[in-house]
Amino acid sequence: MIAKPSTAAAVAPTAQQSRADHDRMANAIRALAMDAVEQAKSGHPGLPMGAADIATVLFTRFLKFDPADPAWPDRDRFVLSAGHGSMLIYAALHLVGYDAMTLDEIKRFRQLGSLTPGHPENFITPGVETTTGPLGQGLANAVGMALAERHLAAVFGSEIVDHTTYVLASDGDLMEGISQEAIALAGHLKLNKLIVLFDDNGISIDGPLSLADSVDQVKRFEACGWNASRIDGQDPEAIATAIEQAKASDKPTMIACKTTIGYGAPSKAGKASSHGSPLGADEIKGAREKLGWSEAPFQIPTDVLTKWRAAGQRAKATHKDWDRRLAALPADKRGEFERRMRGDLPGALNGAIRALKDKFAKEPKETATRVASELALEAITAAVPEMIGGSADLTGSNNTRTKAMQAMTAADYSGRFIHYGVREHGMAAAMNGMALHRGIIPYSGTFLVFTDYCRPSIRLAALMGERVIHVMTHDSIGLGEDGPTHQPVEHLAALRAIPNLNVFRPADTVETLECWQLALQARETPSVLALTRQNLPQLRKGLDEQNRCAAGAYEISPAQGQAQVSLFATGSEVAIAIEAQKLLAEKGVAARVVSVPCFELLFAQPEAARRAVIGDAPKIAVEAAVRQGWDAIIGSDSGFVGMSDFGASAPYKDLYKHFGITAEKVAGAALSKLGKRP
Ligand SMILES: Cc1ncc(C[n+]2csc(CCOP(=O)(O)OP(=O)(O)O)c2C)c(N)n1
Repeated sequence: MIAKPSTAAAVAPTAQQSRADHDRMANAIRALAMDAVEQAKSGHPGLPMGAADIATVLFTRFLKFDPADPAWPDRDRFVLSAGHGSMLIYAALHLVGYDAMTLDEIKRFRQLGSLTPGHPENFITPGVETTTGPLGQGLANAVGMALAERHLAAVFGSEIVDHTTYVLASDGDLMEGISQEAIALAGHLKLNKLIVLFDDNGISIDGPLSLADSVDQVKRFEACGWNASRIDGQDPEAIATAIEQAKASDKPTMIACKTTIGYGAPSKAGKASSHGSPLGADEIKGAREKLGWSEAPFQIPTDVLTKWRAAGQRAKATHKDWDRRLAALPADKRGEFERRMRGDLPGALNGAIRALKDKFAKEPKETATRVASELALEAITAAVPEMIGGSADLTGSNNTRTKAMQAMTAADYSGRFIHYGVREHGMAAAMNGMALHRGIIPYSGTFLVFTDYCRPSIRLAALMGERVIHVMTHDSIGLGEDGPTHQPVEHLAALRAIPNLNVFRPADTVETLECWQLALQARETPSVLALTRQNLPQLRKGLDEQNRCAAGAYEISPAQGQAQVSLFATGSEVAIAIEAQKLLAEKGVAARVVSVPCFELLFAQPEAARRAVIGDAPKIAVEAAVRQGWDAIIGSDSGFVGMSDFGASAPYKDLYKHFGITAEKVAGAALSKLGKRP
């Protein structure tokens, strides 16, 4: 079936180039890739040389972009999922005229501080949409970008949001498991503006693909609800025709482009030897002869550069038309679109949070923090329309879907809740893609133990500095009967080890609300909210306008008099620490309790503030998890009450007793630290 033609926002494809012109333009990519890799003495020339025809057709005839405005919201997105082929995108960006991508930057390929790092990094290089290198991630990010496009088009109209997401994916991308999650979701949601160009060169690092893989990718994509075809990936007209057909489709499209890795290299073309090392002077000389490219290294002939630069200007008029359409929108709609694209939070948010805090103060709730999170989301998502929620098939357990939220479906992309299916990795990567697209703040859920299934994407969100929020419930042995397979033990420590990731473990309803506020305010930091399955008392009573979690740690229950011991805890164990404080008081020992909802925010405090909250008294920490990481707060000589092994299957109260995570144990640890008999 053929979809409706897209609106005027699309750029009409440029007329066919002569084959000779095309070849010279593609050879410019090949030459820059060979030369830059040779100069750096490292890198991957094979992919850019093989896929140069695909990139030339895409960038000069289809891709809608404006080098003068790399962040133009309605640009097409191009994702080089096979990030090792980075010279392909650097060469293309230089040739089409992105100012920042000078020839000098190409000459500094893979050098410190250059715009041409080994693998593309979106936060370094204008024109790079996402950070790729870990295979499969880019493809899955692109699904999120395509989702974001469909949703924002449904909200703001296709005159403002109407663009295509293109991916160049390699054999490695398609062998990775994440690709299955991504393509299944894209096919299910009929993301017809997603076009994957598969660099079907049959070669990976170890040699021919036949060593390890015999999947029929066309059949595989078709089975997932895509259009899929096979073409000659060195034939520009075949590439152009396939892209034209893809643009008219009502399904996502995969085009398997048969290419020769290292195309043009006399002895290494078609071989793994061209994949990931410099070709060498003789091979490059031979390639220049074979390709008819007589220029010196890094030299692009004027006629070729002129054609490329002209291609870079193709969308100028389209961009101007789009500017006019945006300007003609009613002021409130335009303002809302621009606000979302900037990533500013709406003014209504703080009021909504304040009102709910007020309510919690008046009617304290004994509830699980996952339920507290749902209550927070009821208020927050009503105030922040750019929040798109979801869950990896644990909606009722993660409490991420509020009553007002409609599901996003292929029939209605305006919905704000995504049923990701049992696809944690694909979900986390799609969330990254949505955040990178701009205009959306994605949040989603699964069990904390399954952060292991999302970790590569969470790590990339942290590296890229993207605001994505992971609601991770069932955060300890407190989940009970499901047992050790489901009980996270080392996960908090493992997540805290990722730089630029805020790991929140709130202790009650009020802290949960405050942590949500902090997660939303962290524009360049992803967050994990670790939440309980089991009910917890509300510890914060009375209205406290200050967001106390913002300091990362604070005294939640002061000592009666001079503190003789400090008890540190997070989440569900804060209530246990407060119980221990009472037991200690009965023994005449004054203890203070410090809640530590976020290590990272604590470590970001000025030294004096950090010292003040940590204090000088002897220290005990309690957390139903491994000790790793805690020594930075309590020191290696302090007491720790927690887990040192996997959990077990039993009702959670029995487990807390069995593993000794109780007020009595905490009080006992404090007394022995003070040299007193428990
Ligand atoms: C998740 C992940 N695993 C392993 C690698 C290391 N690696 C880089 S490229 C590659 C495979 C190369 O084959 P292909 O994807 O077909 O690329 P081509 O040889 O065509 O350039 C591997 C294993 C990686 N980048 N990411």
